[in-house]
This record gives sequence, structure tokens and C-alpha cells, in this order.
Amino acid sequence: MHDILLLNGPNLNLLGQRQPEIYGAETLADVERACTELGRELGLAVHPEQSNHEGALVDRIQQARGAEAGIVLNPGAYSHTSLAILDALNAFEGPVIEVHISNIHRREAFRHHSYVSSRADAVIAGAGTEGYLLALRRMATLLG
Ligand code: DHK
Repeated sequence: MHDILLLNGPNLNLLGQRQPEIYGAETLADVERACTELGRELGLAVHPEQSNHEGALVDRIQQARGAEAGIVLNPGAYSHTSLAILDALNAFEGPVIEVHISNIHRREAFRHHSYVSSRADAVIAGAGTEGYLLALRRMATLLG
């Protein structure tokens, strides 16, 4: 079993309530449960975490060093602003997969650029919450 950090950033705790026409009807608990179950089938022990705070996300990414084999991350709005999260990911040795529930390229121009993408081994956007499951499948392939 590979340990995988599933990290969600700001406002993703409101999944299912927040703009469901963009982010869907599933709650974060639903997503985390589905990821944990699929992870088990794929040989991945998924550790879900969410924070609204940039520094807490940086701390958790640092804790993953030497402890978790890969990171699946939806940085939320910090995708578009956070050099600190990019730097933390650059200090992590394993694969990183970036997930956006919505297709950020079909939305406002300020969402088109993600700092995290320059570090990500794969980027999934616009697949809805299924994107997290696709990310885990790719993670399993990358980790062999
Ligand atoms: C989630 C957010 O909270 C936004 O700030 C991003 C991303 C898009 C998503 O699609 O999952 O711009």
C-alpha cells in the first residue's frame, strides 16, 4: 500500500452547498469516502485533509515529505496565487496531481493560470468530482 495525501484547499469544505452548478452536488465527505474506497482497490491508502489556510496547507505538504508517496491536491483559489504552496510542493519528492473540479480555462481569466501546474505531474480540470478518482488512477500508475 502506498500512502497518498488527498489535500483540498479553501472553500472545498463547502462542496455540495457552494455553487453546485459549478462544483456539483457531492459533499467533501462524499468525495473523500469515494477516494478512500477506490484507493483501497488500487493499493493506495488515502489520507484526506482540507484547510482554508495557506500556511496550514504548506505545513501539511511539508509533513508529507518522507511520509506519503504522492499528493493529490486541489489548492482551490490558492492555485492562482500561492508561490508558497508551489515551493512546498517543489520540496516534495513524489508525484503530485493537481485537480480542479471545474474547467478553470473556461472560466474567468484570473483562473487560467495555476502556479501549482509547473510542479504537477498531471493536471485534471473540468471532470467534476470524478477528477479526484481519475487522479488516483493516474497516481496508482505512476507509483506502479
Ligand atoms: C476550486 C476553487 O475554489 C476555485 O478557486 C478555483 C477550483 C477552481 C476547482 O475547480 O476545483 O478557481
